[in-house]
Amino acid sequence: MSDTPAAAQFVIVSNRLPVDRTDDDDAPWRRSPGGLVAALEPVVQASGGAWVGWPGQADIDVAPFVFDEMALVPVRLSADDVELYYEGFSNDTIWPLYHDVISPPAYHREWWDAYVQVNTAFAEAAASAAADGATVWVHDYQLQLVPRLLRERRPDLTIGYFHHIPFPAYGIYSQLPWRRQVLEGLLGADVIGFQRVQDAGNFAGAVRRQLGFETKAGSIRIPVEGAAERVAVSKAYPISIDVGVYDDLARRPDVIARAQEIRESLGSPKTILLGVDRLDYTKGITHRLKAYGELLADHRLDVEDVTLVQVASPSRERVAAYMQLRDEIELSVGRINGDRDTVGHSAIRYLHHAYPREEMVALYLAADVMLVTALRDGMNLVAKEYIASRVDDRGVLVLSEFAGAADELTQAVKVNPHDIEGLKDAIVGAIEMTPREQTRRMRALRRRVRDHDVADWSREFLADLAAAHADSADG
Ligand code: GDG
Repeated sequence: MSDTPAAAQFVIVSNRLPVDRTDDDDAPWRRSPGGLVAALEPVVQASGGAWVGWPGQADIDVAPFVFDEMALVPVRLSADDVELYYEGFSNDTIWPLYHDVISPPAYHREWWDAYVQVNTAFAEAAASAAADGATVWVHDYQLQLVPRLLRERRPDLTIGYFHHIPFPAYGIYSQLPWRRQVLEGLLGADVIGFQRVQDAGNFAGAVRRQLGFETKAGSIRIPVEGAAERVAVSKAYPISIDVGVYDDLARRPDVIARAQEIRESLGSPKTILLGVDRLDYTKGITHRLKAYGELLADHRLDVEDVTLVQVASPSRERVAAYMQLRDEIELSVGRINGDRDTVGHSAIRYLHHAYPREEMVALYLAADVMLVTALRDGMNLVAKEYIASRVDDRGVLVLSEFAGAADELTQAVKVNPHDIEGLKDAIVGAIEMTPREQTRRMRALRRRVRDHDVADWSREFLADLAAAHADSADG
């Protein structure tokens, strides 16, 4: 299937296509797991839309093809592009800078050049895929220049952009040697969406300080040479999950049985603590281990009663900061287990794997306390998945105030992960929380997550995008 898809009225542009390559010649692609794909697929299908993105392997030429009623438009990346644009500028410059320089960002001019070149290739692919007057929705920090590059090529389009990670305060953002170009890139969109109100405010602040444009209540007035000014909207749209999927899985007898089996395989401890993260320095895994290790050392917790299950799924393994972090985490896990384990009980069950979603839900159901201790996180979907899975209204979520999810999940036990004593007290408080109090909080959390799922998120963003475009056309 290699016909060039017809021009589409609705186009998604993201770094990755929503499919992964398989080894099977008869079915060479399978749908990637993940909430974003689940949320956007119905919108793309209903509009006969297209999705522009990288197929996930370097140096392969794949012609546009149709998958699950979506026209997929692959963008080719060379091995150099992957190294400079993706691992370099996206994951070793923008990612650490936007997460408040938890790890020092590296600034290299050749990475920037590759970022410009690859963003241009994405903009060109989107410009050819979009029908006259179409809507294009660009996703995330790898593609911040695409809105402007696309508008220059196709002024007829309605362009939205959603930023999945934090947008930092100006004092940090202003380190970026290409700070002006990135802001101008983003301002090519009619609506620039963020996770938190704070992120949208930081962006508007940067636009004011760097470009001197007037911003008011989320509207940014952009002067256009020789024409009337444009107005762009910068606003928070907190992302969510497909709640129904987690709710259904958590009620499935095989998943419930698996949760029981997990408990038993851990020696049926009184309390299971759980962490689920990509192995990333933003997630605060080392802070969590430090607090837990001290609780065992101080005898506030006993290894016979409690086990921490830490899933750290492999991520960005060719970036040096991630290799170092893995070593640091594994050293710390080894030390704690070496010091605290008994023959029958392990302090930490550390799993450097990715698991199927069924297994994740079984883990969520088995866990009495979920630890989300991110130092900085756009949203953190794991927190919402845990809540959606707790159909029994039990379990405690310990949640960092530095995760976007903290704005909505007000009934969680809030922590500042830098405050190790505070984190230790919060973990003990969560372990000791009465069933009645757990249920009271979990019911409120479940209500919030149910009332605002990922379909609501995309609907709200796209409604604002349509309205913003209509306003600027009127005006
Ligand atoms: C970025 C922002 C924002 C993890 N391990 C496994 C697995 N996962 C799944 C989780 C969850 C997803 O990956 C991770 O999402 P998060 O939101 O927690 O974090 P990031 O990957 O950093 O995502 C973040 C998000 O974009 C969306 O806008 O919330 O702030 O950083 O869904 O369940 N899934 C499976 N096996 C694993 O081993 N199946």
